[in-house]
Amino acid sequence: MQCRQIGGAMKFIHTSDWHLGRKLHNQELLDYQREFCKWLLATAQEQQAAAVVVAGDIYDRALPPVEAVQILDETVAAFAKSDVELILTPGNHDSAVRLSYGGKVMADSGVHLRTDVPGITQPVVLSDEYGDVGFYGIPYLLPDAVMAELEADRSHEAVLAAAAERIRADAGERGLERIVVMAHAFIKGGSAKAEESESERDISVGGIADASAAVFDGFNYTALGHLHGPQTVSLAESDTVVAYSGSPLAFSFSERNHTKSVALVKINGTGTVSVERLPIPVGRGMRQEKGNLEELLAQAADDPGDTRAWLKVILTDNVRPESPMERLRGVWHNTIALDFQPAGAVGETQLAPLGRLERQNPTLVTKDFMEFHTGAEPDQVRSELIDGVVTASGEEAK
Ligand SMILES: [Mn+2]
Repeated sequence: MQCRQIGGAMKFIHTSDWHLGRKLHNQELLDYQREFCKWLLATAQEQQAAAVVVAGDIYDRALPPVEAVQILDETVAAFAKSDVELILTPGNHDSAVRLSYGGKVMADSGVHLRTDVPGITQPVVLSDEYGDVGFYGIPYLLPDAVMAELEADRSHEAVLAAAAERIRADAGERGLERIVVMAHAFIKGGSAKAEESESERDISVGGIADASAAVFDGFNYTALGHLHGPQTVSLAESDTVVAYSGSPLAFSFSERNHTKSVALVKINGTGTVSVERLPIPVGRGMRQEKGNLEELLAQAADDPGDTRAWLKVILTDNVRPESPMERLRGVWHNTIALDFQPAGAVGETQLAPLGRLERQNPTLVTKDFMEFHTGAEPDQVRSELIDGVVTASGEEAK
């Protein structure tokens, strides 16, 4: 338990899903991640925020690379020296135990780790001129691992509801009326569909994957981690604000249109919450181009566009061109991902030719596959090549 008095109403920053150590299509992001952490503390100080809360997926892996550990170490040290409290909880990518290392010592310096079930009912209490605000950290709860301890059923909804119930009881005992809860989970609201990205790891293993936002009813603000796009989850007929901050950087091209941000949250004396999303000025742009290789190369020669942005190219050529990555990088140096979607490829409803597989004729099967993949029958050169290979393999065409 920690008490600190600040002037005015309570202000804090909510972020999550740092994924320190993660790469983007084999490109290191460490420099950008370090830059983000520095920007975060500077921004918190500039905004006179009392705290920064990080709702899970601090690291990308249970055993993070050494550079990722160094970045967190530098960040924790910088926050410890500052007036800004830092509260961290593990996500499904973190090892809660490894993340908890040194936590008991760091608490004295204003760095608070909430990594286990007993920690759920140990709020960090910060005060503004209207009184206390309790910050409760729920670590990622794998149902199989915690259902017994929480006396709950085997689902995310059940373990989160049990954790929330303990928080309500604890806050009641402590007389805390303004409550912030951190959680790492797939939370669904009343109406709007949650927006997922390609870089989130499925957490459905170990029970039902998602839980309803209603489990957080009554708290003033719930700071969520897990989904990488910033979004607010609707909770009907309630003043409770439940929101995802989103990740600070894009980890997949599906996120190229996100405005990555942190949430600056204000809670006034009566508990009313307002949220402002502060865009993060770190990282590179991302773009995607789709088309025929020759046409794309001609287009790039004409106007290369934003050459600093990471680029993903989707080639629509029916026959795979030779060395496409090399040639693309000749004009667009930052091409880091390549995909093929042949324009002539047939859809799944047109798979009838594959029924011929039953005849088990290797030549025909191979030619059908080529036709399926490229949208055209193999030309004479390829046809002869297939015949030759099949014959040589001893499987005479029937
Ligand atoms: Mn994540």
